[in-house]
Amino acid sequence: MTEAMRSGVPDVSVVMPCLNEVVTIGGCIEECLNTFTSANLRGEIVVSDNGSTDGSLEIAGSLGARVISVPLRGYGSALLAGIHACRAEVVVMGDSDGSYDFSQIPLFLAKLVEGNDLIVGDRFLGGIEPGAMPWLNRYVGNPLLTRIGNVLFHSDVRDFQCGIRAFRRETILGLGLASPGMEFASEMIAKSAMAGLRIGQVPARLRKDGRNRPPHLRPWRDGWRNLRYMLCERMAQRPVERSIYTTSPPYVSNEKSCRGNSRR
Ligand SMILES: Nc1nc2c(ncn2[C@@H]2O[C@H](COP(=O)(O)OP(=O)(O)O)[C@@H](O)[C@H]2O)c(=O)[nH]1
Ligand SMILES: [Mg+2]
Repeated sequence: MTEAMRSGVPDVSVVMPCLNEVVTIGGCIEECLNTFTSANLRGEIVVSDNGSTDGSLEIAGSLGARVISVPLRGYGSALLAGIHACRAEVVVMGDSDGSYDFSQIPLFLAKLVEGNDLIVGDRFLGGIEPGAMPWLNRYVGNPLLTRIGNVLFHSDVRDFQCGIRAFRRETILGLGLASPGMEFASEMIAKSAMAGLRIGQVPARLRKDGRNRPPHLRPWRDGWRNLRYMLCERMAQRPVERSIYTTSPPYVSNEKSCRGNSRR
């Protein structure tokens, strides 16, 4: 038994941003729980929400996830508050739309143990299921943003926008991440590279999301926000920007109803 397990701190926290994912959130949580069991991990799941109204949160809570309500909207705001709320030293982040395969968590953890600080999934190597990524994103948007990011930040990451990642919580929070929207994905890699962190990569399988409505991501708007972030960050020539949050961003947790739900 590790020291962390003895003290009741989970080995790993999985944080999922969620905005109205009633069709898929349950499956994502169950996939994580099955992975915790098969890999003999004591894990917790933190669902970070911006006001879902479709019953996603009730499902998440009933399956033992810790749900936090984040007033500031956006993918980045939700993830940042979620990471703050995590109790484990090691965090895995992944979408709650069924597109990522949480049974791959042990691969990410193994790569962290090799001495890396941040592990980024690579969907191009891991395999993209037919219909899982629009043509424009797959052949133009993502490769272009990745290329630009690598040039600007002297990194060698193959998939800058991949949403499944693992990292050491304190190290990533120390970067002062502050982007509220989808550009959070670029900010995490850019600031990690500028801070000289060790970035590892693992192939990540991308499935077609299981929802019955369009994604929150809007390719042109969010592509531009990512590009604008990277250009501004580079032009500012700041190694590490201060976070808008001095301690942790505001959120409300359902912790009371889920206390003791860490699963091995
Ligand atoms: N809490 C929260 N989650 C969000 C928001 N926007 C997207 N998400 C979640 O972030 C994940 C990725 O969003 P998605 O629309 O699938 O983007 P894509 O996978 O990049 O096309 C999903 O789990 C969404 O539910 C938001 O504004 N707030
Ligand atoms: Mg998605």
